[in-house]
Amino acid sequence: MQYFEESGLDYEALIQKIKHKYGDSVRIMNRRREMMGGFLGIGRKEGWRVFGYVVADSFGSSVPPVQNSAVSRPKHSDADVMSAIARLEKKLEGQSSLSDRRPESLKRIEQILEQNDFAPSYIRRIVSQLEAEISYENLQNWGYVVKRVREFIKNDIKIFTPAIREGICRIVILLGPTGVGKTTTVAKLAARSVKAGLRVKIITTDKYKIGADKQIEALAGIMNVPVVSVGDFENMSKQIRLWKPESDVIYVDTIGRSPKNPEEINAMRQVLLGCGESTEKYLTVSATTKISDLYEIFKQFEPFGYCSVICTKMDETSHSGNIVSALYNRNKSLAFLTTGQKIPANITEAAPDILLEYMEGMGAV
Ligand SMILES: Nc1nc2c(ncn2[C@@H]2O[C@H](COP(=O)(O)OP(=O)(O)O)[C@@H](O)[C@H]2O)c(=O)[nH]1
Ligand SMILES: [Mg+2]
Repeated sequence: MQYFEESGLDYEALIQKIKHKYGDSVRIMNRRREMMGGFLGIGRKEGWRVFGYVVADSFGSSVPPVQNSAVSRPKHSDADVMSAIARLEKKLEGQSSLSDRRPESLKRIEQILEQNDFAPSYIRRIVSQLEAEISYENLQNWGYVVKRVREFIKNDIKIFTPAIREGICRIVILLGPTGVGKTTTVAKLAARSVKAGLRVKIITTDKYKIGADKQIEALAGIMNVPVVSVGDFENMSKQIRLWKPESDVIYVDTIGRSPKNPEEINAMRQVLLGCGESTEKYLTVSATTKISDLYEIFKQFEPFGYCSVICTKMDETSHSGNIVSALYNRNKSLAFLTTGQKIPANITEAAPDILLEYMEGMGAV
């Protein structure tokens, strides 16, 4: 078989040239755009390079050029050739683009995870997991795909359960940015403990105020729970020494300081050192915080060595992928979810299933 490679600036003229040279029975295998002509890179123009072959006759020899012959084999016009090439190229393009070849379910699940505010890296991992673990047939089954994604997400969520030892007073410290709901959550937790028949105390860390934080004072008054405010290491350790023997749980509500300021973090750490070694520190974050800020907050509070996370304001979101992504990214567990302003009703122990309820398009099928 005779192959050829020809080039020219104008495609139509090039095809004419090829036909003139090799006859009508030529097949174009490939064509590509190429810069050609000019001198030392100046005056170069974009043209075409075409690769093809001459269709052999039944005896294996090439068909000689037939010019102006009345007896001719079926002819294809240039337009036919062009449109055939265009169709072929379109097909090839479609095949080379990976994203277009993926099953619809993968594209759809990717979209749903994006809408639920999952981090891009988290989404990529889930999609690769699906591709790796699920057969092509099962990827066509939307219900099955959702079921598996729910399982993957549930597996990623670690739940924290505090170790409760008989006769040992727990010291529960809530950290977190201002306004996320620390004080409200302390009130909810304290009310639950009171209801469970435990001896409860509350400490707030505020070195500026003499009395306790007004808000928590009022709440503690209603629940009949003693509350004091301490502002330094000495007073904290004194208060803990005093209350520990007569309490089952002491809640410590921290007052918002900028976690960006290392001096303030240090000052807060100093006060909290007064609580002793065995404390339960929880980072409190709001479900309404955007993912990049959550990553930042998780990092900023790292020096406190928090054991788990409390997520507030779940009632204000239906896209809780941000929380799941941040917990996974920082390898943290989740302890409680709060779901409204009502004290003590709107708090619940965390469970993976509950987080999935706060996602759209992820319902069990
Ligand atoms: N919607 C909603 N609001 C909450 C929740 N928890 C707290 N809040 C509100 O968030 C605001 C700040 O709460 P606060 O406890 O003072 O935050 P702190 O600065 O972290 O102590 C208050 O208006 C609370 O009622 C919750 O779970 N859902
Ligand atoms: Mg507060």
